[in-house]
Amino acid sequence: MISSQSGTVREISLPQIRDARGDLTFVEGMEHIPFSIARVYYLYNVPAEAERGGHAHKELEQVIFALSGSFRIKVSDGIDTQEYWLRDPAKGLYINRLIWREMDAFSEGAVCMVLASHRYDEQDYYRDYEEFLDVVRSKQA
Ligand code: T46
Repeated sequence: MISSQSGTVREISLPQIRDARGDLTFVEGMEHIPFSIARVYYLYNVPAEAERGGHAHKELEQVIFALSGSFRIKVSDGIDTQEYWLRDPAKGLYINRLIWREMDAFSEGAVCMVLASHRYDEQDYYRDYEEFLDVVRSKQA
């Protein structure tokens, strides 16, 4: 099982204020999210058969939300793998650095919003799984 005690991967619940007009959820940096938010991006118009992710990050921490619809995200620390279904806009998945992630099964109209600790940097990616495994094994040795 991927460590949740160390915060490697864990679910984050945001406040949800409900009244007759609908629901309101808010995010405050450092309060609900364990890092200062440097970037927000979102995925939408994702075809049902699309697979996204397929990489890990060297430094980046992220929290991933399904603002609408649902999708599956598989995470791995190189040893253990876990699967999550995101479908509640008030519940996100925190993913620390050095976690491989793959996303698929996007529902019609799904919107994935990501809060990220750093600005976009292609040099921060491990896009080759064998290279990722070499790195995590060398850290465990
Ligand atoms: C992740 C999952 C959930 C940018 O120019 N700026 C950005 O902020 C991002 C995220 C991407 N890009 C460019 C880089 C590629 O040319 O957009 C293109 C598609 O990116 P990528 O193939 O990395 O997209 P996903 O959906 O596979 O992965 C993204 C994030 O990259 C990744 O960190 O965890 O969403």
